[in-house]
Amino acid sequence: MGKIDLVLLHPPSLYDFRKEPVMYGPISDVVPSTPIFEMYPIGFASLSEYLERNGLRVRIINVALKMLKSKGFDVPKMIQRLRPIAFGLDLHWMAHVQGCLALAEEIKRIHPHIPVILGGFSASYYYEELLRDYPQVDFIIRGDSTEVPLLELIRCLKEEKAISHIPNLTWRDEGGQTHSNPITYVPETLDDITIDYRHIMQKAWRYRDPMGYEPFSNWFMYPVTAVFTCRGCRYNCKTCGGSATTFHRVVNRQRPAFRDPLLLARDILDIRNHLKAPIMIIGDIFQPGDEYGLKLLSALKGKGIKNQVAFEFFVPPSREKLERISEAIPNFNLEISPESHDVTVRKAFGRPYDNSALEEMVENAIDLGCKRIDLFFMTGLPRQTFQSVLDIVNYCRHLLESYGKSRRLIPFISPLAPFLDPGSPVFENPERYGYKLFYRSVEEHRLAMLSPSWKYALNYETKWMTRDEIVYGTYEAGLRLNRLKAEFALIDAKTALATEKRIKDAVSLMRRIDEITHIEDPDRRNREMTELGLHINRLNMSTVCEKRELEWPTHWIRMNPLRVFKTLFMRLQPNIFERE
Ligand code: B12
Ligand code: SF4
Repeated sequence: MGKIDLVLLHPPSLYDFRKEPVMYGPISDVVPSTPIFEMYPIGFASLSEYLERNGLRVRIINVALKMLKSKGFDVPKMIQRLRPIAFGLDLHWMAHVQGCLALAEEIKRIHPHIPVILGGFSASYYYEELLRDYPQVDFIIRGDSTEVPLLELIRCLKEEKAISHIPNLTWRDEGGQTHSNPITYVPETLDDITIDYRHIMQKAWRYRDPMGYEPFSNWFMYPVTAVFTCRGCRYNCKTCGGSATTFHRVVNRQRPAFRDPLLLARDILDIRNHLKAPIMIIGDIFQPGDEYGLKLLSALKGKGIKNQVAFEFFVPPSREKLERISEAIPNFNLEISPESHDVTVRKAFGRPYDNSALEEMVENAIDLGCKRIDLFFMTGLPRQTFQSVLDIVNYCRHLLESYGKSRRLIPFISPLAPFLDPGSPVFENPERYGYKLFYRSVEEHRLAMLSPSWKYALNYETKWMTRDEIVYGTYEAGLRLNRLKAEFALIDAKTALATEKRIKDAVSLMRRIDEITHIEDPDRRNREMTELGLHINRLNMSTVCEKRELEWPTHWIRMNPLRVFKTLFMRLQPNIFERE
């Protein structure tokens, strides 16, 4: 096996999560990951494919997942065995700040001369501070599209050439001085990059390391895949670190870059050929305009796609659009995040529609045979009070009474946690939006991740809700929603009972942690926290709902074995875009 040029490592949110008793709470309940946030950025796949297409050798290792799956997995030993030209770590989600910096430190301890490169949204936001205060970081490549600058950097490191011309790059010179080139590499389309699951399968086979490439725990049992319509967003949701203004400010993107709808259709068909599992289309297909979405749907129509396909919408689509979807994809599913039942809260957050538009969408979708509609509500929003959080559940009752018979409407509730997104409109101007920020710097966030519970990690509270109210309001609403789901047979009695018990246990543990944090003697405080640790670990993976509740139905044979075999043992054609 040739020398590897770049090893991309995905860290856990908290490096020592196997030792430290931390009560993470429901911070990851509505995503496939556990609170370790073991899912690597999907951008790893496009980085790997692009660099390999240009002659470099890249390996992805999901360190977080390996640590999660095996208590004995030895990270230093793994690092010792690797000697690439450079290591790349994602500091994309701020929740990984502690784990990312600790992993980088471990790499530097073992291989002081191998460069460590960071990338991702949070690294792009905090680039100056990261390079100034953390010697374990050598380079940061900023931006939402780093394929080209990363290729250039690895080539220059390999050939020992100067790097100062590389766009989007921040680095430290030999005298310790930090330099930053502006973000000038901002592609206008996504047509030259690809998320190709065949590439991932081939590399997992090349390194005999399926777990290293596994996106999240249990992926082989439930191999949900994603295709991307865009990088960037046209909307400006106030707490979102992926909003139009944040993209502009942090990664110099003036407008979203979209993937050609015909290439997107091809991505979907490629997945259909290999996997019988669900496909999630990330980004509202009508965001770039109706023409884009309709072009995609016509390219998919008549292709016999049997996979469950999930569409996410930022605003409820009309009946006409739903009809086009149902004609193209028989097993279609919808996801939408009204955030709150209260239209004042929803609009203050930045979602421009009322409940009648939402309900009309639900009614039409059910009528047109939609397999499932997921509704996501959130706590910690502008103008949202404790009572307003509880009222979300009353609204869900109204929805289920009206549309619940089909058992296709599934509401979820989760907190805006662990952090308000850096760079989001609220993060930049908290007072203007009624927020109070507890942490701003990298170091404050890093230390926050070591807090004994998610209440203390939470980097904000609002004029309308204290941290306590956000935390206990989320649990109370979760408890009531769980009962409602059981009443409307969305979950079975056993699941409902188990979730109810978990929520109640979580609340009493949170209260116990609150008491322990008030103990003045540090030895006693640590001892009592350690004793609590065992109970905490049991509750940590999901709280207010179960991971299974998020799953779209899937075929019991989830792969197409012949196609997978062919992919593993045949070379991908060099120009993947000219292949039929
Ligand atoms: C799709 C999505 C998801 C998917 C994840 C898909 C995935 N595996 O990447 C799901 C739904 C699972 C998800 C979950 C979460 N998400 Co999310 N997500 C998004 C969304 C909508 C789009 C992301 C996207 O388009 N990526 C584009 C892909 C192709 O690129 P990429 O993966 O970002 O990688 C590129 C660059 O970032 C960079 N890069 C990344 N890593 C590295 C590493 C190196 C070395 C280099 C050089 C470059 C580099 O280069 C890549 C390629 O050019 C954004 C909002 C938005 N408008 O962007 C939020 C967003 C990224 N998510 C966010 C958050 C907070 C989360 C959660 C923490 C929420 C939670 N509490 O559960 C979790 C974390 C899950 C985990 N890691 O386990 C925030 C992040 C804010 C921040 N700075 O921390 C965002 C900005 C907005 C939001 N609030 O939703 N998310
Ligand atoms: S939350 Fe709003 S701003 Fe952020 S990605 Fe979704 S639609 Fe865009």
